[in-house]
Order: sequence, then structure tokens, then C-alpha cells
Amino acid sequence: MMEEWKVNKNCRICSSNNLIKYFDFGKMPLVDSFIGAGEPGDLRVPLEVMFCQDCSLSQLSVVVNPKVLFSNYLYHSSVSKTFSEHCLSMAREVKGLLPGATAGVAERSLKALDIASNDGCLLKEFKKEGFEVIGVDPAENLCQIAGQSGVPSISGFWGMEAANEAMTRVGKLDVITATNVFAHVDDLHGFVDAVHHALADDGVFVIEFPYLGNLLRYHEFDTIYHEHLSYFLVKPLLTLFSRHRMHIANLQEFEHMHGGTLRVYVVKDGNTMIATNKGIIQYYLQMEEREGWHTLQPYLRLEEHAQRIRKKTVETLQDLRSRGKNIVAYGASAKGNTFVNYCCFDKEHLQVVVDDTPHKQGKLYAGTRIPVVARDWLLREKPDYVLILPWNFAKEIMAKNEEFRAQGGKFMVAIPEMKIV
Ligand code: JHZ
Ligand code: ZN
Repeated sequence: MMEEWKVNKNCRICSSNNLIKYFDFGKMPLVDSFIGAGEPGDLRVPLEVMFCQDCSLSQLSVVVNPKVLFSNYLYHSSVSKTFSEHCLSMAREVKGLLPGATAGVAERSLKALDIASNDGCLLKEFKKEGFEVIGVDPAENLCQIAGQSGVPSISGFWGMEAANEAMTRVGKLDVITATNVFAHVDDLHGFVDAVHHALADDGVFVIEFPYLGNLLRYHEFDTIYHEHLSYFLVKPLLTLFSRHRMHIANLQEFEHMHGGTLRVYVVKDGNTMIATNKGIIQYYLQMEEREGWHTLQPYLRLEEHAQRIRKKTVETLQDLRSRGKNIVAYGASAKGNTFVNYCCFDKEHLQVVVDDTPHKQGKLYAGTRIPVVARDWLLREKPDYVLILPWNFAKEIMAKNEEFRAQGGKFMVAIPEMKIV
């Protein structure tokens, strides 16, 4: 039988066993899995975050088998317009960085590979910029969708095998991207080895992940769930890449993406084609130091913030319900399900979760078993209040539902603080 999860005892970057637990959710369901009609009960696994006192990497105490998590993945990147626009600007910016993209070297076609390419959302944009593209994703259903929009994909997890297959198909890569997947990887060293192997010597590896500094600052405790094995600061990443003859050349922060995303440009040592911005790396290291994020103390306060937000949310919902108001949620996101499970909500508290992803509709939210429905439900049933779970997309979701608002519907957001918008 397939092992469903295993315990993580050593830091996945520096191997230290000096790991201190700072947030304990107890046993939680796999928040990004959706239950179909008649499907069996939900798997519950301990969810605890630990801080490595040696390299400052935050990480979960368990690793759920990635085959359980990702083989049939319902998260479709293209559903969010904000994210699609982000992909377009990323393709343009990365192209501008590459020596091969400047005049005179145009004869050579540039090659881009995206790890966890999902429905091809990012590679579509690289293709428009003239790149030859190839995706790698473990979800068969998503590779098919990507293929339909002209993005060829290798179905599987990233590693030496996928790297070799990609190189057989397109050759060495000028760009390898990994957006919102680095935190999902257990064997980070194997992952980076395979990147080093497939990347051209003057190429660039671009990763994006939600920055741990923002999680701490804005109490984004709901972004903690089994898929996110690691929570990154800049400091542990420097340690990681230095062990693979690579280094960080530049950094950029996007405040509006997933509550504050960090984009990190990584190159092989000796690659002088892409200039290193030492100033910005220093700036981030000093800020992390100043905020105390390389020590345990600020982490210990996160659970207090989470408890306070939970209390306020539970009270607000109780108050509204006692006044006969109907409340639903919007955005069947993974983070949203961490939140509703943490608050112990069920259908009595939140009648349904509205989501625009057709594949999630008609299913049940894991753990809480709240039904996921399409948007027309809102206009038909006219609930009084809508709690937006993906606070990162609150603007986009409210703009989309202007008609509901015009009819008197109200929106709420719980993070960083519970409020009626
Ligand atoms: P969203 C995802 O987490 C998945 P999630 C993943 N685990 C990860 O690492 C992080 O991102 C970074 C819906 N929606 O993107 C779509 C609408 O219905 O915040 C999604 O179900 N209408 C890989 O799941 C959800 O909301 C809309 O107009 O926490 C958003 O989920 C919009 C904008 C979204 O991430
Ligand atoms: Zn460590």
C-alpha cells in the first residue's frame, strides 16, 4: 500500500535536527483536495510548522506523499486574471534579461521550461514572446489542458528523469521557471541538481514563492497547509544554492500576488551574462535580521494572531446568524479551507463556497464538507454576506460580483484582520 505521509526530522536545506515547533493546527484534512459525491471520508494528517535554528527555514513536521496531493489537481492557474497578467509581464521581463534575446543572437531560438506548468498559463506567454516551450507537471489532467492550448508537457514530477527528457526534446534551457512550487518540494537538493543539469551555463532559474516575511507581518497563517512543506526567507535560500554552485543574482517582490510574492533569479556560479544585484540581497538579509526572523521569537507570536482572528471571525458570524443573516464563502482556495477548518466552520456557518473553477463545482470542501457551487448561486439565492476566503483576490472577486453588491450583498475578509468591506 502507498505510504500516505511520513515524518520530517531533519531540515531539508541544512540537515540539522535543531527544529523547534511553533504552530500546531492538530490533524487537518488535505485542504486542496475536493470530495466527489459518494467518495470516502477525508484523510487527516498532523499540520505543524517548525523553525530550523541553524538555517532559519520554516518547514512542516510531515511530508504527505506528493502522489496523493498532486496527481489529479483541480487548481487551474488561468482562472485568476490577476495571475494571468502576472505571467505575461514575467515572460517579458525574463526575456529582457537574457543575453540571447538581444539583437545579433536572434538566430538561436530561446528555450523555456516551466516546472509544475499547470494548465500552461505561464508558458503560453513565453511562447508568445518567441520561446520554444516545454512544461512538466504531475497532473495528467492539467498536461492535457496545457496541450490543447499549444503547450507541450511532460507528465511527471521534476527531477533528473524529467530534466533528461526535456533536454532530449528541446536541448539545454535558457530559462527554467518554478512559480509557486518550490515550497511544495521535499527533496530540494535533488530538485536544484536537476535544474543545474538542464540549465544552459548562461541561463536563469526563476522561482516565485509567497515570502515568509509577509506571512509573519500580515498574519497569513492560512497559507500553511500540507502542500507547503517550506516557508522561505532569503537567508536559507542562499545556503541552499551555495551548495549547488549557484547563487542568487536578483530579487523582486510583488505585493499583490498571493499576499506578497518573492521572485528570485538564480544563476550558475561563473555566469557573468546576468549581473548580480548585491545591494538588494543585502537589503533583504538586513531586513530579515532587523525583524528578528532569523530567531524563533517572532514565530511564537503567529499562533496568538491566528487565535485572535479566529475569535473575531467566529463572533462576527455568530452575531450575523443570530440576526437571521445568510452567510456564504467565496473562493474554494486551499488557504480558505485551512481557515474554515481552523475555525471549525461547517454548512451551518457557511452555506456554500462559491468558486469559478468548473472542476471544483459540485464537489465538497475536504474536511468541512461545505458544497462548492458556481457563481449564479449568488444571484439566485441572494445571501446577505459573502466571506472572501482568498483575500489575495478580494478586489478581483468584488469587481466580478458588482451586480450582487448592487442588490445589497456585503463582502467580508478575515485576513490580516476580520472586517466587513
Ligand atoms: P488562490 C494556490 O493556493 C495553490 P490557493 C497552490 N497550493 C499554491 O501554492 C498557492 O496558490 C500559492 C477562485 N477564484 O489562487 C479560484 C474564483 O472563483 O488564492 C481558486 O479556487 N474567482 C499551488 O488555493 C481560489 O478562488 C475569481 O475571480 O490558496 C483562489 O485560490 C478568483 C480571482 C479566484 O490560491
Ligand atoms: Zn536548516
